[in-house]
Amino acid sequence: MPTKIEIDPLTRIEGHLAIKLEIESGQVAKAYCSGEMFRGFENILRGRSPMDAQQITQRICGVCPISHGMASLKAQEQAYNLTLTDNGRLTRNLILGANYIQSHLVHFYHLSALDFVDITAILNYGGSDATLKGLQAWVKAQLDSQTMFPAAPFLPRYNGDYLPNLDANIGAIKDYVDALEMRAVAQEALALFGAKAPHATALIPGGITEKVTAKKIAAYGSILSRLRSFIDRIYIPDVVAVASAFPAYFKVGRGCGNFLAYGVFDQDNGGHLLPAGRIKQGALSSTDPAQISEDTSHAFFSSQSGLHPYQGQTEPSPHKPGAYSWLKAPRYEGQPYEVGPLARMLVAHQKGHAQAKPMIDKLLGDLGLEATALDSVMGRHAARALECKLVADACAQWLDKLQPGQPTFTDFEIPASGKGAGLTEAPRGALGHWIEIADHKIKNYQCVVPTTWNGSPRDSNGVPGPMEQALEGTPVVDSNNPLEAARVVRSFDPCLACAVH
Ligand code: NFE
Ligand code: MG
Repeated sequence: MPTKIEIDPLTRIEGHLAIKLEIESGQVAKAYCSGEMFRGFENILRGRSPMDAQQITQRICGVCPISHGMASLKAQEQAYNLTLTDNGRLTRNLILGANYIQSHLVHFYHLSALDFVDITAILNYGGSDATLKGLQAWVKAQLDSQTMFPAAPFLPRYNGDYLPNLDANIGAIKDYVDALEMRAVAQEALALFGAKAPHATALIPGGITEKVTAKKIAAYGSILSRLRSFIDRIYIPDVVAVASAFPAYFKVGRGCGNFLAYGVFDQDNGGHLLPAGRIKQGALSSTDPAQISEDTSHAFFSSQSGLHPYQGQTEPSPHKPGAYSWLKAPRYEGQPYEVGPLARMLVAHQKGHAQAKPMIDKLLGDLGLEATALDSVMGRHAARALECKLVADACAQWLDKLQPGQPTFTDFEIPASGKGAGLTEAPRGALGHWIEIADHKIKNYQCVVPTTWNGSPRDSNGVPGPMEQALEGTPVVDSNNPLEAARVVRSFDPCLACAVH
């Protein structure tokens, strides 16, 4: 008889995710990921002005709102036949770049690091750093108090094989605190061109409404140099240190073996900083959006299964027999695909990307690993950190190319009818919005979202989604403390708020 475990909710992720595991012979035999709520953004959008879409869809999430805004704009721009000015394209890259940086930092430090770092080490801190002493005093007071969950959100936690070294733990806790400040300043950089953070009001079809001024360029540049310094001196070394301390996690969490990327950060040559591509069981191939569909057989939707997003429907059916998740199951040619920084970095690596390939090869060389080891828990963390550097470095180049006083938008009129697909990459992976306009109004709107890909339930062939496949085979030493499973899920950086949209 398998031991059944429910992790519900899984904490330190965005949104509401339940994980059900069947453990046999000390490892996960079966895994089920359930998105636990319905939101209905696609239905809210129907009948509204298309111009509302980039604002409403940003409210799908507070962590990756810019990507939803960008996907919406790209869908509309295809429908309106619009091209961007150089300033429009560059400022959007800078807005999105700042969002990527804050998202990757929050994921590593504030969501994932406490799976590896021993937060209780703060009680043994003997140094004089004011922030750490303050944190120590707070934890001690909490533990002495009568509150139900003292020192939340740090405690309670699963018991397990945390970093044993006091200095390493204290250093990581200090970086955790400093990363909060970095996250805040990245949002300030975003708002310089986005006008507001986290939900940018400046996003309009054809560009952005904010102007480019020398003052904004200087302000963004000053924040960016702090961020780049933190990424180079703190973030990447911390990820390498965790990877070196937990080498087994390059063998744990292998996903479905398929990777998909739509391409993101538009360059002046029509290409992308992070290229589009698809890897099917090791083989690089191109990406054709016509091959995308959403299976609903195990999702709480009565909508027909297997529809392309242009035909997609969102009809909730909370009591549907056999359903166990509010996520649809996106499939490419009927197969599950992992999306995210690892997918983007693997595609870039296989394509011989000028910056990504040497960075990845150096990391693999330093850690003595083959490229196949990247399809793992630690590979996902490493890919995210390297990508963060690549994006931050590119932001400096885009900033240099801005032209103060030149237009940031192209004028347009909304046509009475039209269709458009907006494909981009959110921090967590491939994101698409599909819009159909009729009579100047939104007739249909469908979002196929990164965590919907990664966290999808089984499809009509019974094939589990990428996170479910990554969980299966994971060793779990103590079924009362399934820390290993939590590490696997968190390596995907799931956002269930996005996934159920
Ligand atoms: Ni709510 Fe999101 C990202 C999108 S994940 S965080 O990145 O789109 O599904
Ligand atoms: Mg959808």
